[in-house]
Amino acid sequence: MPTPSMEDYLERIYKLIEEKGYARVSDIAEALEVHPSSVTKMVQKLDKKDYLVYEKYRGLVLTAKGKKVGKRLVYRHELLEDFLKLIGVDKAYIYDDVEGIEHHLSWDAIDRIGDVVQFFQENDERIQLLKEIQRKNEADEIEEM
Ligand SMILES: [Mn+2]
Repeated sequence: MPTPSMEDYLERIYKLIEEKGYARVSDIAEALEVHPSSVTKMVQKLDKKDYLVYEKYRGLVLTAKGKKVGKRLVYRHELLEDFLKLIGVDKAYIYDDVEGIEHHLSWDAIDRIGDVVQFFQENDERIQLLKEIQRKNEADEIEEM
């Protein structure tokens, strides 16, 4: 299993390749707000572990294993964003919240959260019921102040 830091890199590399067709060390450094030398180090580590192939002047290519893992990591991030949005978390918190929790949940938890997202998405009435509870709780909070 990749470490949280390796996961961040794989996720970002997968997204860059998906969006631009390639991932350069400088693009990865910028996206993750780290020094290019840290990127080079991590990329070499990921190469050693067969997630990608790195050639200094030709750039990097994900292996089948790297693609599979990267795809799952991007899916996990997007699912967690959908989930937080769905349960009514303020947009301003969503990205940082997901970055904070994504590495610390089991794949079982991810799948169950996927069920919950599906449960709500399949029926708008369920979302309305949740919103009703939230309005009630908000009103109670104001009353308690
Ligand atoms: Mn992420």
